[in-house]
This record gives sequence, structure tokens and C-alpha cells, in this order.
Amino acid sequence: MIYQRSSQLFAEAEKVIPGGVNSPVRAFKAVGGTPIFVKSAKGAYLYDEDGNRLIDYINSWGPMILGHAYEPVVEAVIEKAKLGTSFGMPTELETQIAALAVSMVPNIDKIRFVNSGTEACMSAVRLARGFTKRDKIIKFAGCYHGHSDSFLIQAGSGAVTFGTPNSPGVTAGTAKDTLLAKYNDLENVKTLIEANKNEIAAIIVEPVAGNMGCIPPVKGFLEGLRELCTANGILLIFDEVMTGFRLARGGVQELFNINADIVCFGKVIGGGLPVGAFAARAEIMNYLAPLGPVYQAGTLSGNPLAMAAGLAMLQALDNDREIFKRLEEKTAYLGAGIERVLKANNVVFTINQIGSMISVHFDANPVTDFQSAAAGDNETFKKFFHGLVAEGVYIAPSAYETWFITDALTYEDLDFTINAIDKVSKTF
Ligand code: KE4
Repeated sequence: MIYQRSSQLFAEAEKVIPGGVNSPVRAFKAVGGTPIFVKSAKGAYLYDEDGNRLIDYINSWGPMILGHAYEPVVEAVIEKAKLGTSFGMPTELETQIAALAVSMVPNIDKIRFVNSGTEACMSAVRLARGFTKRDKIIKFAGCYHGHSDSFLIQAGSGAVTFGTPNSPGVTAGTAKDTLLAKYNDLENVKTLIEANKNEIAAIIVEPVAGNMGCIPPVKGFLEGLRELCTANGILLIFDEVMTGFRLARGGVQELFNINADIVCFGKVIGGGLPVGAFAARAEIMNYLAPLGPVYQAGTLSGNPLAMAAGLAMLQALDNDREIFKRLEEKTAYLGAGIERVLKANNVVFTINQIGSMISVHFDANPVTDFQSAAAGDNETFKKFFHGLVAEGVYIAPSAYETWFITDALTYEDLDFTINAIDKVSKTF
């Protein structure tokens, strides 16, 4: 693989964009080397600026669940663009996608659209604080809910990759209202609740974590959070920016039959355009301006292009009742193949997989929280990442990320990937 053009483009980008990227994880700091610049993508494949084809297991960090340049989404955006791109006024389209999302996801009556997962999670926390009239929140070490100040307290994803768990610029005043718990550890949550009686507005959690690699909840964890929240007047916020419309039609609430109080969305719901959303029962959502006192707003929230893309995506998922089973089967097939070849090559590893989310950790122990995720051998991961890129396979440039399987992947693509992993892991 040659990266001459990407290297040139990166050097130019660095002159006018901090670190040459508009989101840190793209800079390859965790794996070293020069970021790959993409020219185009179609289906399961990326085409970079040097003419290399890569099988894509990131899919824009989740949105492209049906593959890149998915025709119905592209057509919807093109047609809508001809009629104007944004009005700052209500459109019927917003009601259509809101009604569809509400019909697909259990236990929500109303949904508010924003422009990113960060905005969705930030707004959900403000709504929970306004609704409960309490200030504190509990989040989990290694979970990432976007870059809002309240969350950058040992955040997961990019911040952990940079090893700067407490980001400068976050004030002590903000940090004091965010309590940190250990993922999959209910006793730890109970201790925090006891020590902050009647002060906690919400517990925000990735119900299946994807920012420490993929980490499913252990049996009873989510049920325990639900019970603790109900018993203590705390709102349970499911951050389903990654898992929403990916792990099931109704997300993790459907998958595990657990009701959150507020659910946050992003990624898939926008079909690749900037969309986030948060939703809840009417009693909570009616606290939002202009109905209620909790303020939240956005110039481009619900804009026609993003709504057109999101509606086409949700319609496609809603109409295909086999999609989530197909995604699960493909991911399980990939996981079994990876396990077979890594074992045959005497590699020390753990694979976490649920639905169409999967991650490979170079550690013998189970990966169930941030601490165990951080124990992985990052030098081996770097070889793994760059070796796979050289074979034409693109996985997350960080061990703290999950892979996202797209329905555009064929079993030939999966076999190609398994063979590439076999070849690369022989060099470890
Ligand atoms: P955005 O603001 O990046 O749209 O969403 C923030 C967010 C919220 N909640 C969860 C569970 C998330 O995974 C994310 C964003 N995910 C990262 C990937 N781990 C986005 C990639 C990036 O930061 O460039």
C-alpha cells in the first residue's frame, strides 16, 4: 500500500486544521503513522486518495449500517437539496421521521432532533437535571457521551486514546457534579448513590459500551441500574448513539427489554448526515422549551437534508425485518473466524461481540470495563491495525473502539478479512 497522496494531503491539512483532522481519533495517534485520506466509498469499501481499496469496519463510526452511498439515502438527499437545504422553520419531514422513530423504539412518546450525539447527550443531561431539580450525574469510566464538559471526566474513546482522562478546559465546578463509576459494577453505583443521597439527577450509560472496545453489560447490570434509579428518583439515560437502530430495531431497550427514562441517538439515525436526537415519555420531554422551562435549541436541528437522509435510513431498517439477524450472523461468523486463526497462531486475545458490534483485545483476561480494556497489549494492536491496512482491511485506529459491521459486507469480504488476520497475526 502506498500513501503518498494521503501524506501530502495530511501535511497540507495540518497547516490549517489543528492536528490535520476535525476529530482527534482520525489522526492515528494511538497507532502511529499518517491518517488515510478517503476519496470515495461505496457499499463495504473505502477508496483512498492513493487508489487503495479498503474493506471498511468503521463505517463512519457507525452510521453506514447499510453500506456507504446507500442509494435510497443518496437519492433522498439529492431530491431534497433541490428544494432548499435549510429554513429554520418547521417542515413535515421532521414529523415524519419523529413519528417513525417513536414507532420503532419502545417507551418513548416524543423525540427532539439535534446535530450530533454530543448535543443529544448534553441536552438529555440538562433535561434530567431540570426535571429532577438535582445537579449530579453518574457516568462510567471508559464510556464516552461526546465532548460536553460534564462528560470529559475520564471519558472513553478519543480522550482515553490520548491518555488525558481529565481534559483541560473543564472547570472544577463542572467536574464536581460528575461522579465516576466502574462499568458493570453495581456495588460501586450503589456506593455513589448512598454517598450523594437525593443529589443525583441521572445515571448516563452506554447500555452496550463501544468506547472501550465493545463491552456488553454483564447479566443483571442494566436491570440493577433500572432498579436503583427507580428506587432513588434518578433518571436512567441510555446513550444509544452507537447502539440505537443498530443492535435491534428498538435498540438496547428492545434487546434486553429494559426501559430507560431518556434515550439518546446519533449516527444511524442520520444516515451519515449530522443528526443526533434524544427521546423520552411525554412527561419528561414536555419539560423542554418552548413547552417547558428547560432550554435547548439549534439553527440546523431537523434540517431537511439530514432529515431526508435519516428518514430514508430508518425506513429501510423498518421495512427489512431480517436486517438485524443478518448483521448478527455476519458478525458472529467474523468473530468465529478471527478466533480460529488467532488461536491457530498462538495469539493471546479476547473477542467481545454483540449484534453487529465486535472488538479484538490482545489480552487473555475478559474485557468487562475500562481497566481491563486498558490492559490490552497496544504494541500488538498497532501491528494488527497497520498489518490489516496493508492487506486492504480498515479497522478502528484505536484499541478503545468497536468495529461496526455493515450489511453491505459479503461473506467473501468476511473470509478475505479472516485470511488477512491469519496472515498478519503470523507476524506477531
Ligand atoms: P458525536 O458528537 O461524535 O456525534 O457523538 C458523541 C458520542 C456519544 N455517545 C456515544 C456512545 C458515542 O460513541 C459518541 C461518538 N463516538 C465516537 C466513536 N467512538 C465518534 C468518533 C469521533 O469522536 O470522531
